[in-house]
Amino acid sequence: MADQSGYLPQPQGFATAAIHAFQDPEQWDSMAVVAPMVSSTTFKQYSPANFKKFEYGRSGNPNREILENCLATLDDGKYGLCWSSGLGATTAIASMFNAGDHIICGDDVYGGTNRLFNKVCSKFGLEISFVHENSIENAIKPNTKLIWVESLTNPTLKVIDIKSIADIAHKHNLLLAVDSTFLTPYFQRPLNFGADLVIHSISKYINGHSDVIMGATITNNEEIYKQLKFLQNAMGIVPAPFDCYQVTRSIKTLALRMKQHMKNSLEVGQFLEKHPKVEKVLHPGLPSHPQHELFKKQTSGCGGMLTFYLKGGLAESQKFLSSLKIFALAESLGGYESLAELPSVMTHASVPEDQRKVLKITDNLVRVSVGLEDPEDLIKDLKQALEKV
Ligand code: P1T
Repeated sequence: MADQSGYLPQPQGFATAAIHAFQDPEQWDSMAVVAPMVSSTTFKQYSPANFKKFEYGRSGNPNREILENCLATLDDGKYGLCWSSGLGATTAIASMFNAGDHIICGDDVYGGTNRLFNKVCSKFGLEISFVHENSIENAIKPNTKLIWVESLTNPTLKVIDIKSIADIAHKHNLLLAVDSTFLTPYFQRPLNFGADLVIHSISKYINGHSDVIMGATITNNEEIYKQLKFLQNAMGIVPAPFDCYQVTRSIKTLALRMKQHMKNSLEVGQFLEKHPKVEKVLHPGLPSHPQHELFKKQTSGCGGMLTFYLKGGLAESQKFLSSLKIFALAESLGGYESLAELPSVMTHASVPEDQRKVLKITDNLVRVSVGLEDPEDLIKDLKQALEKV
């Protein structure tokens, strides 16, 4: 059921769950309204191998458990797990498979995901194919086990039709993992469209304050959860309790932040679309985006990400990016502060050049993470930097 704007309705009770889920103060002795931080690396046992709930900080921690359960609730999932980074989550998922298994990965993904699959997982005998979303079914082989896509994609902001890829995956008895980092559960819940696993780089919008590196996986599939839970302890890719505490705090404002990111990025996108030094803007929330209609069918809004092609090449991009005053020239995204970067030489430099060419990750493609500053100030900043080009 779409609302008037054509987007899916906002999830009911999202902000309430983000603030309260699994944090009833009556469950701890102090009745503290804020969940107490437990940094202890180990927990006393009643008798050997007989313990209350937690045993050792790698296998479980109270702050991590609260966050994992809360994140699962927000994504309409049963089981959440947190990892020491987004790429840590990806490493764990890849570790569910055996040498000789085949993974199909969407061709437009974060450069670090490409590098991990291409340069590391391949060393352990996993076969990886990077394919355009329209060619996924043709790329399936007898040893294929997993389809991995990002939606929105990083950095070209393509929309992947999650339901249709999930149908393909399940027709062939494969799993579908969706990296939903750019949208967060506030705007997109891939499990409801048939995904088996959702991945987030928590380092982005979910934490939103650019001060924690963390990842998460969410699933409804008990078997996948058990495997990942085993790997979390066996491989040790775990986040620190303090970081879990910080993120639990951050997600209390996720709904508010995402609404404002959306509003600000639409204003910035509309400004850029009209600027004579800009060749083209890619923003899924603008009607000019080629997949705007599909986008509205599977999301309830967009975040703060947009990319645009400047008129010119590397020299013009460098001049523009170095002239920004409020936007910081930096990798990453999703924080309250606005960032801008050049994917071809920064976040996606590790994507092989021929692949970058196909994806149009050219030296004039600028990626912008629109933050929560006053949009008029952001537009003024972009304007003065564009004038310097
Ligand atoms: O940085 P880390 O928490 O390990 O997350 C990796 C990751 C996974 N998935 C997506 C879609 C991402 O964008 C990222 C990290 N991306 C950046 C650092 C970036 O600037 O694009």
